[in-house]
Amino acid sequence: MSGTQSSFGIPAPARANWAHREHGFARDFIQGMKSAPKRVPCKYFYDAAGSVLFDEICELPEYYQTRTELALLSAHAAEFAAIMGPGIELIEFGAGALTKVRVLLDALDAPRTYIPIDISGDYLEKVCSALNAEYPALRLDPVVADFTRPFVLPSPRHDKARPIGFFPGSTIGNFSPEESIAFLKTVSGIVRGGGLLIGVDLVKDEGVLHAAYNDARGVTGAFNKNLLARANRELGANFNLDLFAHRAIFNAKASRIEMYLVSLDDQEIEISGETVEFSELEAVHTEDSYKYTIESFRALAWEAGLVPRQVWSDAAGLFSIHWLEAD
Ligand code: AVI
Repeated sequence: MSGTQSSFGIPAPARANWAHREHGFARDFIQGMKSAPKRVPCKYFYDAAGSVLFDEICELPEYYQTRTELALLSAHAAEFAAIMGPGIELIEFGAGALTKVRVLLDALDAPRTYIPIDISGDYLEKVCSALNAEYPALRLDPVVADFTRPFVLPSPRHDKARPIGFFPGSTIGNFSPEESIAFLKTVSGIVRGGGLLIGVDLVKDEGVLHAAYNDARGVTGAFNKNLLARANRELGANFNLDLFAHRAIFNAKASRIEMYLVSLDDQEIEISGETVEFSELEAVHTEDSYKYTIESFRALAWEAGLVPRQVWSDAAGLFSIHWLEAD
């Protein structure tokens, strides 16, 4: 059986609900700790403990993104449905808990197929069987894949169904602009003749951004430090979490939040038989979260060959949802 092969040469982004063990963790973590400056890919936040912490972040009063996007999805669901048309094939990149897609499915006119793509097979199976019971007329074709790497979509896909991509949560913000363009180019090939509905976090008052990534309860700090806790659990490392501090700053020039783990002392850490040295105040770069203006994101979409059409945003200008057409 042949399928539609899609190839991305970019690192996996952060995803909610990706409770899985990454086979490359040991290799990438040790390599990142030995590079200068030290850096660990943000996808490794999302083991089971990290996914629980991320779900907590989404509920925080300071973290406006999740509730603002959900409110926008609910408020404009009928418009999305009208734009997408009847009998569509809906493809979600990094489907997670399938919470946001339900808002769309409830509004759509007889959607034909739903293809959720997620890296966690067990999790996908569980959430899909619940969805199947709720939407018995919808054909479900789950794909277990890291959607930022080469993967195969079910084949044959429905010739007459208009393909529509769905990528909520501003996960695109965890890609660099170059990675975003590469990803959007691939998506545009997959949804040719249809389009992509995508959630994008916006540039805003620095105080609001700072609070969202430095919450009063310290959940984001715990989420960041979970990388070290995960290395202790899985790689037998001996990080003392109290000897590292969470740091999140807004880099205005690059228009992104940068997260770091800062060593509070000179120290040597053992990781899987390797010794890694830290000097006092040395930082490990753990995440970038890019913030766009509506115009800068539309320009990015153009560069990727997608045609930016409608945009929805809340009154405070916190978050945006874009409809990008793929001709
Ligand atoms: C998943 N991603 C869009 C989140 C973000 O805001 O960049 C991950 C996150 N990092 C810290 N808080 C939330």
